Amino acid sequence: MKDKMLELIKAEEKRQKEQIQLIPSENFASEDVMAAIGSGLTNKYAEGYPGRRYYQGNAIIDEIENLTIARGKELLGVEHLNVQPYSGSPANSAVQMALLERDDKICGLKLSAGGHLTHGHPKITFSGKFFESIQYDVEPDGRIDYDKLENLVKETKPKMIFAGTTAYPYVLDFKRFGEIADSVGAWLVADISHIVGLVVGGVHMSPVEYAHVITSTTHKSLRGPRGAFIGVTKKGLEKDLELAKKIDKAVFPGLQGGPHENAIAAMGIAFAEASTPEFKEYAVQVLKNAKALAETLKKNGFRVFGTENHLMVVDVGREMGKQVALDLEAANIIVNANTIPHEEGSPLRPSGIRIGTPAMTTRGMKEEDMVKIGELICQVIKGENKEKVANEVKEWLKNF
Ligand code: DSN
Repeated sequence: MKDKMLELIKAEEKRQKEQIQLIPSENFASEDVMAAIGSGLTNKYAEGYPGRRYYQGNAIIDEIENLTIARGKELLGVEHLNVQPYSGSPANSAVQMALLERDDKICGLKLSAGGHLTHGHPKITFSGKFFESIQYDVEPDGRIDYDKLENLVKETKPKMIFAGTTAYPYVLDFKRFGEIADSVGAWLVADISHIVGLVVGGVHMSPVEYAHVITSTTHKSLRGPRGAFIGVTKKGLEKDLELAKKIDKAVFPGLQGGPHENAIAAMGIAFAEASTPEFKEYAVQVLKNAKALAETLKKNGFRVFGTENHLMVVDVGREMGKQVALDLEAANIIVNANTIPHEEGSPLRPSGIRIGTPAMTTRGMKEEDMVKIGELICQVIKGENKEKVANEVKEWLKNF
């Protein structure tokens, strides 16, 4: 009898093809990346690092991990790369474990302003429970005010500052972040999970000159497997010669056990793919598509935050974000509800939706397709029959 689980996997893959995927942190990995994930590498334990494993039988695994590291270092321009973090949250936790003592001050963008849980979100997270959290906000227009951030940092003197976001539609000024961190001797960690594909694609400023440490997931705009890396920059090593060792020790044995070598191999494939001219074209198109979609929504009267990158946040009415996201889902358009800058609704009932273009750009969509998506979104919000739109979407997506 066929395993129900295999049927469910097929059903989910079909869903992904038949709906417009606009969650900015999602994408479609290549067949080679998928093959690596589903390969025999999943069968092997490899605690430790290349050349220093706790189990035998790791000669090939060492080559695989070394190849991924070499490709990633070249692509990102970092001095040292740890490719073992299981995902973004473990990567950020490892950096904190490596460089902070309990109750040290950690500074990050507020979650409701487009930050991330692991950047010091108070009380309920590892980073907010074990460290003293200092959070900065965006202005009503959705942008970070770097002068305000500088004043906050000088007043509170955090030991670590996170420059990284999950729903920030503007360019991050890593140079300015670097100057602010240096003014108080803080560690600057650039979490580029959302924008890594744009950074290596050459359409967003790189943090490599300005941050000490760079963390990132690999499954978002980079289009790789679920996983993450931690990079140490030249500036990081100048601040602490032992930095690379401290990071490695925090990942293993500090926080994790056996690395997922299937994901590490897939990451190496994604790094090679991201080094190609085709990937640069994709990165350029992601931005063009985001602009075209944002403009269409603005023309239709929506207040749109952004965009200078791959995403935008759209005000859909006080506390209406979840309902709009549900209505769009019924029309085969997938977005997520999101707080808007200076949200006045309850965080559980946010007033916005977050929309991103990486996944549909990977499927080959261009600006004119984004205009169509924008029009479809507006039709649904304005009360068009959802089933009719759902059928139209399903048919249309057969072209991509
Ligand atoms: N869950 C990710 C996102 O959607 O942005 C952040 O970790």
